[in-house]
Amino acid sequence: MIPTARTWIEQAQSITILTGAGVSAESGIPTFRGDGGLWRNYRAEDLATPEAFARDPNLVWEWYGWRRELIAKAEPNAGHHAIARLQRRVRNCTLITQNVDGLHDRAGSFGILKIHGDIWRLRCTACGSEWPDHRVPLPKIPPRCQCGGLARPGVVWFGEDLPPGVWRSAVDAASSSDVFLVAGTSAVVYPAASLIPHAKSGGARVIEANPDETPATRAADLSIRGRSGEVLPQLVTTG
Ligand code: BJW
Ligand code: ZN
Repeated sequence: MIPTARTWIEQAQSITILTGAGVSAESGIPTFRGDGGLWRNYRAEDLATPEAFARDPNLVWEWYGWRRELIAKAEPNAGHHAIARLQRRVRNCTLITQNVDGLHDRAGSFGILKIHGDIWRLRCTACGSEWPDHRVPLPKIPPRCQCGGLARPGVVWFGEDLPPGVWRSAVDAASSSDVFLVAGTSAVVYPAASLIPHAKSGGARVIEANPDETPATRAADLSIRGRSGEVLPQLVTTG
């Protein structure tokens, strides 16, 4: 299984990678679903919505504050590093991530298509301006914009559109790759999961790396059961 996947990757002219929360699990960042996916008995679906933020911005900000603290203390793992190596080795290698944690950036990946935004950016709900903020902890919750408006995390919640330019680039990359590598995602959140059929209809060979079966398993040409921190370094042995 691994030798075949390695050969496909070595022969590919164009590779697209889609990552999800599982890629950061070995860095100590909890995934959204499955064991450890709960925070104070709330599910991600209860907190990652504009309605939850409108109802109780403090609660939502407490969750993001907790996650920002965890992420700030975490380090990229061998899976993040393997992806960055692959990007350096293959000229046409696009990384699409659903993760907002910034660990791919810290591992040296570049040109990352962050389809669900970035936890280290804030956006004003009043004037729409956006800015980076890496402070941990934030001095005041909920944070405010210079205009006095309430700030929100610069991420994409359920029911919200993905950043249109980023999404278009993600569809283009998926549709034009020889190999599409899907790692650490449950592949249940749309439209991110639709990148897999986009890749297949563009002729890509789909490789999945995940300890568990997911809806992507059926679509995958090869499904490798294992942790991304262990599997990805075996797929990218040079570079
Ligand atoms: C390991 C591992 C290890 C463990 N190594 N692996 C079509 C059909 C049905 C529904 C919809 C649809 N189109 C749209 C929807 C609605 C909705 C949706 O998808 N709902 C479904 C849940 C049913 N989608 C949206 O609302 C999206 N917007 C949209 O479509 O706009 C257009 C529109 C507007 C208005 C109305 C209708 C449409 C937006 C989705 C935004 C998702 N946002 C979040 C939060 C981001 C900010 C934040 O981080 O706080 O994104 S939710 C959360 O889920 C987060 C993640 O990026 C996303 C995906 O989760 P992910 O990464 O897959 O993580 P997990 O936890 O689910 O899985 C982890 C995996 O790792 C597991 O498989 C483990 O086995 C594995 N793993 N250890 C490798 N060591
Ligand atoms: Zn403002």
